[in-house]
Amino acid sequence: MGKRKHQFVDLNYKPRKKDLVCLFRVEPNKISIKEAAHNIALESSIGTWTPVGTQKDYVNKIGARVFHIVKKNKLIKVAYPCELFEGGNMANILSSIAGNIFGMKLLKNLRLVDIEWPKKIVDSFPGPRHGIKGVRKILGVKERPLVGTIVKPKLGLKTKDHAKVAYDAWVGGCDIVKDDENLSSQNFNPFKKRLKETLKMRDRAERKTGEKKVYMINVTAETSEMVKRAKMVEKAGGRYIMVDILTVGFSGLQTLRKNTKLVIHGHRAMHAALTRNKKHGVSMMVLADVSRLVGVDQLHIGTIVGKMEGGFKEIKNLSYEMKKQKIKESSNKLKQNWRKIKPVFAVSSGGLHPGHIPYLIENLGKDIIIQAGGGVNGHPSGSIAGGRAMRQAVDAHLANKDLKEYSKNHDELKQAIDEWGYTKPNAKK
Ligand code: RUB
Ligand code: CA
Repeated sequence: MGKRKHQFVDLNYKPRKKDLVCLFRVEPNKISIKEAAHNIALESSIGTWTPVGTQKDYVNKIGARVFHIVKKNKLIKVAYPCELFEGGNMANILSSIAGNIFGMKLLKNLRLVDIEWPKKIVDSFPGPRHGIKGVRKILGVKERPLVGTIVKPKLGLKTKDHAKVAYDAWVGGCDIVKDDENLSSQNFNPFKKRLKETLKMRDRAERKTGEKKVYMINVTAETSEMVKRAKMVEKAGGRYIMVDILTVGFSGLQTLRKNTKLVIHGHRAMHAALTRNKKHGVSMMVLADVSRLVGVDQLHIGTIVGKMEGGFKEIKNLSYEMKKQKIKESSNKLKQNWRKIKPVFAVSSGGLHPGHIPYLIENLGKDIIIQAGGGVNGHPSGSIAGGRAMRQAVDAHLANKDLKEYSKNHDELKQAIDEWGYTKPNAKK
């Protein structure tokens, strides 16, 4: 790399196997896309705003290179030699490729759309400990989608009442009960007490139903406290924890992954601050990759039909990607090896009810966890009936029966459909 203009742009460069490649969408601010691309590569690798006398030739060798520019679509690809990064350190990697560049005045908008990860970096992370197969083994459910609920109201319930809601949902038919993202250890429902009481109810529900049930207790907290809570869960006979992956930060998540054998459910609260504006920020595709490498076993991906923003294509790509371990948007460039990284269980959640289930299975496949908080606990006949309606909806669709037809002989499902409606499996996207 010499000192020519736009020295970080080399359109003849062929990325090496050891390069990490980022796909960015760029809106330059009164400069050419080439100039913008040059500055992105510079700032996110070895450079700064002005040449420095401390620069050495050997440093230039590991500079990032823009090797692809599609002006019409505002897309660029940047190759980062993996020497730029410390393996196994996600915060470090993101500080380069998803760091200062988002704030540069030279750009109006910048979106990190996708990443191709080199094998060397993939291998430096553990990935999920359990993945889809491990989760299915724990629950003893081979093929069908898993169904769950989030205890509602999301905050405020006393421990005893919280545990009772969980019990009812399990007995009704839910496989999974989880805390909400903002429940941790508030005075009205302290962590230790909640763990004990809710697991007691889980055991009771297992005895009653003959099915395996899991409780995803939220350990989100300061990192060392979080690890302490995860250990408490292991000791108490829990199988799962949940954590808010963005608010605890990826290093917190890494520490948690290192220090627990439990299944980790990743809630993505705050992701929309990064993902929602399609012109700027970081795509959910990238956050899913990052979470998978660090090692969550389950991750929220969106619902298409529920209460949260998220388009059909992106969500479908995510569920596909998490299963097949491919990056769709740049699959033509896909070279990385994800062999030891297990597939992550995709979770659909947010504004769902039994009437959405056929649509979700049809569009996202059977390897999906379908969660309904309001859609179970807001059932006109209560949480037991809510759990039942969820399972009935799954059974109906897997037996190739129309939900409305099936509900004629299944009261709980009928009530749910009467209350919230029914989205046909082939409904328009
Ligand atoms: C859903 C809920 C979750 C959302 C978050 O409750 O509590 O926090 O899934 O959104 P309810 P996302 O079923 O009552 O809407 O999954 O998109 O991250
Ligand atoms: Ca929630």
